[in-house]
Amino acid sequence: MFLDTLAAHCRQQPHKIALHFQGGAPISYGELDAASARAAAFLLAQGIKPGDRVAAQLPKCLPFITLHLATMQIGAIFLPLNPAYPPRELRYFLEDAGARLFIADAARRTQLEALLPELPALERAHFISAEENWAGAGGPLPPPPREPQQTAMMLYTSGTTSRPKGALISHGNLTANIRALHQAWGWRADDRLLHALPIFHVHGLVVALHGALHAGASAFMLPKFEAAPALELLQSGAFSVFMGVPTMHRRLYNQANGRRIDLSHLRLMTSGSDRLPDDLFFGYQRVFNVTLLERYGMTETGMNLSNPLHGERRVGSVGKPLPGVEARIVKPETEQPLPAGEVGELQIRGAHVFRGYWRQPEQTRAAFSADGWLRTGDLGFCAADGYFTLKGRAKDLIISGGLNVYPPEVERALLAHPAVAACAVIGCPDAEWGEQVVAAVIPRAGARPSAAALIAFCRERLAAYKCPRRLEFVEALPANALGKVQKAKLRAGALCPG
Ligand code: MCA
Repeated sequence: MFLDTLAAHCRQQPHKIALHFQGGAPISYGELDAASARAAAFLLAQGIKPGDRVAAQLPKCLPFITLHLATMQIGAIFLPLNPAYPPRELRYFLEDAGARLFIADAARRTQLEALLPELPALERAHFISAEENWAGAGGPLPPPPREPQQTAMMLYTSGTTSRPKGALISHGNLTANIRALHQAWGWRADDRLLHALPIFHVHGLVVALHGALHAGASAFMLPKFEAAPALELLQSGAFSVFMGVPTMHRRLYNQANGRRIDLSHLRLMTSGSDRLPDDLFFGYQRVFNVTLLERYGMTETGMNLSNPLHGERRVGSVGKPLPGVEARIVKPETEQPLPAGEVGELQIRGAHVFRGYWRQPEQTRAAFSADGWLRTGDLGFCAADGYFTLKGRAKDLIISGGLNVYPPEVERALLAHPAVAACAVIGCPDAEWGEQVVAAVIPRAGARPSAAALIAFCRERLAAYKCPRRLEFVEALPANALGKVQKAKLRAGALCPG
């Protein structure tokens, strides 16, 4: 299991640097192990038991990581939450998950404390700073979970019809996926990862951080991605691996401003969480002398498909199944496999695929085909030589800066405003963000809301990245005979110029 591999590194190379947070002291594997053990003792002292949900809404800092490792170590379920969630949204996650313990940023204590009495299942909240080292806690720890089916983490994803749902990721899922990535990407103990992603998602937490720790490698942790300093660090020669979303790669490319900067000393630069535009793929080759490795994953599975470390990295393609992963393209209506080159739904099977959604048996059943394949909701085809290319989405989803935004969630927030009669939220193409969230709103008769007021209303309810960047008032929305808004028509119309 992943935790056993990490424990072995901690024993065998206690003095090697595991993590180095920018502006802080380097943390060795031995220190990481000791701090995680103190965090585990803290959790036990709080009465946390296997299966309990421990929620964390923290900035990118060491205590987040030690808490994450400790929660998994004692068999409890770690629930990382985006610090951008406003209290209203946070309340939903804590309530739905039935979190027993909530660890949050001391800087937000006053704002969040008001929430706590509304959450009966929540027994304790604990506010900490980035310097928290769980001092004072001690005592014997139980052995780490042995059962691959045991849940390690819970990650919320949204849906087209439902409120966000918690995907249950087991220790076996994490282990299968990290082993596959280790093999496919040739992770090495002497790798040095420049870590610039948030750590409350699969990309930053599992693919990047677990990837480095599983290899016994070192990660330099930037609290936040900023193109200029990140590019300087990449140029310094100190790093061998970098992972980003296309928006980050676009900003790095723009930062170079046409100068040729050779980054080919990095042995691996990956792109994921959203489609890598062709011009950026070629731009990177020209400017940085690097061929980005594009891969495809999902919260429910971790990584599924990847271009190769050695061999052709095909522009526009997400590559082939990782070791141990099965992928197929089926006709959506019949779920029968389609021949090479034909577009259908991508489905996935393997030991890395999640167990289901928390307390959502219907949603869990709907996520899988009758013969047990995960329905990804992504459309694509497989070429005769096994490379997969994605061609759109069967579900109503926007990806902005590598973050998923579900239009129904934004529409629900807008509809809660008394001046909104109807609305539709779509993604319009955007060079920097991939897509930008745009809303078309029909006001109620006699109401004259301003776009700014509606966006502000939305931001009280949802994280800012989900809220419309642009909002236009319209008299009608294009609808089919059943009254369902035709979003393809909206996307093709004046709302999405260019
Ligand atoms: C920030 N803002 C955004 C986004 N991020 N708006 C739309 N989409 C976004 N993704 C807004 C903020 O609300 C704020 O708005 C303004 O931009 C500046 O905020 P700031 O925090 O400074 O933004 P940034 O640092 O420039 O962030 C851009 C970013 C970040 C670095 C690209 O979004 C990011 O780290 N994205 C990566 C997301 C990721 O890890 N995805 C993986 C999940 P205002 O000023 O108006 O308040 S998917 C996954 O894990 C799957 C499994 C996979 O395959 O990888």
